[in-house]
Amino acid sequence: MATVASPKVYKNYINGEWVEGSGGKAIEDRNPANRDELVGMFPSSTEADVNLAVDAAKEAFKSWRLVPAPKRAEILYRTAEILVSRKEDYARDMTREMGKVLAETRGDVQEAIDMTYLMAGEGRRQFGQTTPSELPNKFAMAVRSPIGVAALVTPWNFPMAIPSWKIAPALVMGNTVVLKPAEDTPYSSYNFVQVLAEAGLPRGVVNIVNGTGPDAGAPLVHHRDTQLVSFTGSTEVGRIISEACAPTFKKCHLEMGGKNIIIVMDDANLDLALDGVLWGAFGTSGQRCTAASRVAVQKKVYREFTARLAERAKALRVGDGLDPETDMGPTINEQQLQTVIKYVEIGKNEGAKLTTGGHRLDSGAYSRGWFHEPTVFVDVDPNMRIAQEEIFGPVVSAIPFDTFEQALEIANGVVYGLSSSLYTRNVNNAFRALRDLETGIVYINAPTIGAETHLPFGGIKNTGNGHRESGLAALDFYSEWKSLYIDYSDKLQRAQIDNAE
Ligand code: UN1
Repeated sequence: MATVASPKVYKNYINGEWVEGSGGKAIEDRNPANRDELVGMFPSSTEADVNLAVDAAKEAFKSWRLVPAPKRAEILYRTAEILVSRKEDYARDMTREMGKVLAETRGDVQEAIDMTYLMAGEGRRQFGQTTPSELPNKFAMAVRSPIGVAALVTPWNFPMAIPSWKIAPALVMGNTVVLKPAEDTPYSSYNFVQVLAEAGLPRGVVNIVNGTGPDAGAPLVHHRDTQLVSFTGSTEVGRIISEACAPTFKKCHLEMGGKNIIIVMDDANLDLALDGVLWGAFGTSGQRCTAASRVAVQKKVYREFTARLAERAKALRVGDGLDPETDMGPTINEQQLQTVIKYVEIGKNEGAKLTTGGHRLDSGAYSRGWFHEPTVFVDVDPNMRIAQEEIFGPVVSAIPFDTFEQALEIANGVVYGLSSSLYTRNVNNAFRALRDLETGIVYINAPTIGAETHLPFGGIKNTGNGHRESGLAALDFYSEWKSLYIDYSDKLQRAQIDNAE
């Protein structure tokens, strides 16, 4: 008789223990390349679980903030080292729950390793400022100070990297954390936090509450004892979170949508640009905030370039990310796939020309997953919805243009501002683009994806709310400046008054 292996049941992590969710309900973590495969069951938590986790983090903050930062950092170094030793296993786990190909999930784990090492280094830096006082016998300086409990809400597309972008700087600066990972990809967050625990993180410093946005994310963001909120996801949800933080002035970092462009000038190395567009548009099945979803091509090379793009896109092998032959994996779930299908319809109705793709893949083994063909629209007008709205799938819109100035106008003519790219051999245009493209990240002769962990990451306009993560910028979000004055004159010295002459 055939037996069905029972799925592995995972728990929340609260105050150093793996505990069941209080509601008794569970969420399935399924493989998007094969929905018959259940990766695990995770709690569908409620406000009661969130309260326990925030209480634990609040209590742990009392002592964690006093642990010397270099000692906090040692735990991060150990974490990074364990991650290095398990990189392959964690990449495979991630491909099973998220779908992207192994090369990319290895990159995701690597990004978590890079960020953890980077922030560990900040244990012995996080430099402040010392400055002369305006008064004699008085010392003045400003130091970075921890804030409290950080509520972190993370997306499914970078299920280990993005939690690490938030957790590592939060910890090294002395904050404690409650993480609500995306319900589609909780296993990679589980792996990351499991390693932090093994590396010796004291109880309560990081907690995980699994569940949906409305049931677990909302009470976490609203909780009176969470002082910091960091969210990566859609602009729509970002707006709700921003509003939830406003009444109590919570420090809130939002990383939201994008409509990133690659501009190809006729003087560019076209082979290089083609490789860049394919990687930027179809890497991670287009499911990156940084994905290239528009490609503007100068008219002289437009026909040739778009024809070659369609040919190359058509040749991409779509399949299970664990198969080394696969170039592009599935989309994350049925809902995301339906969004892609909807936008293909919108594009066709708007009069854009579909040159390859445009269909769900559902024959044979594809029928068990959420696959979509790599899709190229050409002759797209920059004002069409497919050229304005975030799709988050394997769809790229090609837009012809005449002059460099027009290309900049097209590039900047969207509500988002995360990433942009220019392919050219003209150094003057390259520098003008670096100055004039209205995005938080600009690439020259490289696609819109591929940010490194030690530079600020984030966008302007409807992509962000003025904060950055990664690099030194992350320290600014996860700490407050505290200015300190020490008067050793033994008398009252009045600033702005006693220094008058
Ligand atoms: C995201 O798309 O949400 O620059 C993050 C990149 C990656 C990070 C992407 N390093 O594409």
